[in-house]
Amino acid sequence: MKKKEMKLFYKTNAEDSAYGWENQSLPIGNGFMGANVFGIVEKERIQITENSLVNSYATGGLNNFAEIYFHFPHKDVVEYERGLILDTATAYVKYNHNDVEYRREYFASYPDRVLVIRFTASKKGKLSFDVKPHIPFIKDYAITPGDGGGKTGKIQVKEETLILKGELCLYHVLFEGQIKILFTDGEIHYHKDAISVKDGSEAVLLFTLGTNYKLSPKVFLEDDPNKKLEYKDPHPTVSGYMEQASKLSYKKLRTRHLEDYSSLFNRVSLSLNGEDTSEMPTDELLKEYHDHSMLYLESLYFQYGRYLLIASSRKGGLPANLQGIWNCHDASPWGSGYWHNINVQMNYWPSFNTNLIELFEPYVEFFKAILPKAQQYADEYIRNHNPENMDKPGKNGWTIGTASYPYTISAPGGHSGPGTGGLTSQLFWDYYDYTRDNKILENITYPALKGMAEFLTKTVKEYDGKYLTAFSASPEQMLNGLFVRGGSYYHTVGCAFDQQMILQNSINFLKAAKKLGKDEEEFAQFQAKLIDKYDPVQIGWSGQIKEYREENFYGEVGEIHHRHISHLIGLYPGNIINSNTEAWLDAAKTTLDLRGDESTGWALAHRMNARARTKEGNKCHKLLRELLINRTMDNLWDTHPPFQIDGNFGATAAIAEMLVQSHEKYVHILPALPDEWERGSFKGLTARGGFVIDVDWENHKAVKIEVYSKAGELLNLRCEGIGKAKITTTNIVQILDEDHLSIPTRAGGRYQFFICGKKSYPLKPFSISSTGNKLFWSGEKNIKYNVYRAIESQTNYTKIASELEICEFEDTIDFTGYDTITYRVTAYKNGVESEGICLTKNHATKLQKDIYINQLRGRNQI
Ligand code: FUC
Repeated sequence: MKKKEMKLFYKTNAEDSAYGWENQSLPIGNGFMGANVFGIVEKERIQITENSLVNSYATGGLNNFAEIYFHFPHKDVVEYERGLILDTATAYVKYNHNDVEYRREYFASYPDRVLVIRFTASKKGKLSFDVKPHIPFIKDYAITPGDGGGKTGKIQVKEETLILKGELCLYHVLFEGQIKILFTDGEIHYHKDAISVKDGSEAVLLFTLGTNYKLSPKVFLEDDPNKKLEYKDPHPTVSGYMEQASKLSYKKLRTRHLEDYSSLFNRVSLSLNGEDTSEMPTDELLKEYHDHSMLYLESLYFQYGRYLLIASSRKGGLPANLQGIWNCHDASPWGSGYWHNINVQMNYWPSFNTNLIELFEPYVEFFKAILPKAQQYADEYIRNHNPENMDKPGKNGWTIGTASYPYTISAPGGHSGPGTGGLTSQLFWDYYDYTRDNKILENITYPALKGMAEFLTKTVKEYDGKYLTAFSASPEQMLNGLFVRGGSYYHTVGCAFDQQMILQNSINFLKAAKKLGKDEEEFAQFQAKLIDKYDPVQIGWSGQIKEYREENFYGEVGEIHHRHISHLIGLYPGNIINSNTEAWLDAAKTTLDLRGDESTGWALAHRMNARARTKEGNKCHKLLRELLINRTMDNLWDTHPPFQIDGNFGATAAIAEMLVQSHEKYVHILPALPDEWERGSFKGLTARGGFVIDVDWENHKAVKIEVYSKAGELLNLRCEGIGKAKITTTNIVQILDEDHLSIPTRAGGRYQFFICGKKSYPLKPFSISSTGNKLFWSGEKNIKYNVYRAIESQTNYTKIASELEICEFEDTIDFTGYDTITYRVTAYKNGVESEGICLTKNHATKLQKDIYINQLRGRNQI
């Protein structure tokens, strides 16, 4: 049976307005340009974006490249539908007018660098239309008169081609777009700035574009906006693209597009409870989803995230920005920048675990281009903040602040601490870890990690034997959560964000050094000596991971429901908080509970990834529901608000993270499966070590796993019941325990595991409390309990009671000497242990508690 197409579709057109663009229009793209299709019958609108057409942030950032309008003499149509087919990356519109079936088709080809548009009518002579492009926002100033901005533009027909040409003045970005009719059986009329086609039945049009932008270190090092780019007319290059594409037939263009696109998109499939299709238009599906989970929408949303990354990030183009490669505005939100205090990194998380590794390359190229400037910033930063650690210029590593664009980057400061660049060096570590490609390790990963280590270790000062970052800031948190314009960002010493980032980078750096045999070098030895001094996780009086060292109860400093969860960066995207640091992992769960599940789009996506890592499948799914219900528009774009694409990408990565994890020393199958995903299958998700994983599951348990090994690494596989699996391999398998085995693989080898049997877990205890040294909890009948204890910020628990038959326990420890003690109680039956319930004890007096509660009330935070 032919597989049903995965598509977004609608029975009405997108509104011709900024609202319609953002909420309803459908995005296509090829990494060089983005296009939004409105599907309007009489006056079709295709809005075009190109990511180098940028002003400074103050003058608006990314600018709208062009609007292409198609006028059709059609009114009162029936059987209207528009949509976007994910399997072929094709947007379409279809309707019937006076018994003629009309169809429009749009795709953006990466191999041929053109937007291909095809219109057909089911009867001869019935297709007539005009094409009239428009260059928006032409004016002699940009946002503020006299600010040096401004835009010129002209449209004319030359040599049977519609040419749109102009300049975005601030950086002298010269732009050109060309529209050409590749084929029609109708009559063509060329006008001054428009083309008409009359009485045909088919027409194929091509659109291509270019600017004089060239990604290079010079663009970032040069401060003079007039000198960033060479003043070189893009006309010959753009004409070259058009000429090449025009040599091909529509059929050939389509085949080449499909070959390219499917080689990426088809690598992964996902099916949840067999809900693989829906007859319901996407906007209705989204509404219906409010009442109950429609799992097809969840897998559609997942695949849409992969689709959007393929459309917005291809080798040779700029990376995907805050809005991917789509913008209709004069002044785009946050200038459509590359925001480095999590957003741009989030864009690339799915390139690793959803089998789209090559889509990360534009960011690698961007990084190479910004590096010399980032090195200058590191020199300046250390000179200003930590002069005692200043090395020779060029020897202080590299650093980057939050905002950056294709023309400028910023230094850290303001609302985000120096750890910000660590989010990028983590990407580079993952880039290697997923591929295990030594060239990547040597040329990209190692130098990036080393430079970040050089910088970060200079930002610390010694305080009582600990090495703490000074100054330090947890991204975008404000003192007591009160935003005061002009800046009241909270600056401190050694906040969790910076401490976790520095440790995470050092760990990754030392692993990279070891792989390359450089771990004996002086610098690696120096890093190794510091590694125990960063104190990355401190447990507070509420059992939370403290965001700030000076906080006792959760949220004493900063906004308690802040969208950023920067103190959990070591949980995700890092891995220093993991299942081998059980007490920290529990504290991370508590922190997520306290931070709350309501937030902006991308922030929900980060929470989802974090909940996947704490293995809380149901809580993760609840966040996915929140994202789809409250932060997703009809075109399935994520909204902050406004539209920000990082939420799409972050959630796509998180869905994969619910199904496969590999940040510890093994590949973990179905680590955070929610109850609602009772059965299903996926193919092609990727794991660290160069593995590609397919899984079928039933009744919440994996029944079949197939692993393809790309790099020939040792496979450590964790999955419930895998120890007794039937394995189709002649290799030596080492069973480590009933849920864990290890097997050497060869590059190109495939390994299958068939699992049967199901463990039944006792119910986790509930309602834990304490009086003095006594703990009390509730639980099921005829069950035993284990009790564990972690003192202050210990990574792990010590078991202090086993197989208790009653629901209470008295500890003998003298609590007076400790700041906090966390207890964990689990239920235990037939050798199987449940999840734990935790309680953290502290010394707070009633007065201290009251002050804390009043403080939160005063700040309207409870
Ligand atoms: C980060 C976030 C904001 C916004 C901006 C683009 O700074 O804190 O919420 O998403 O990026």
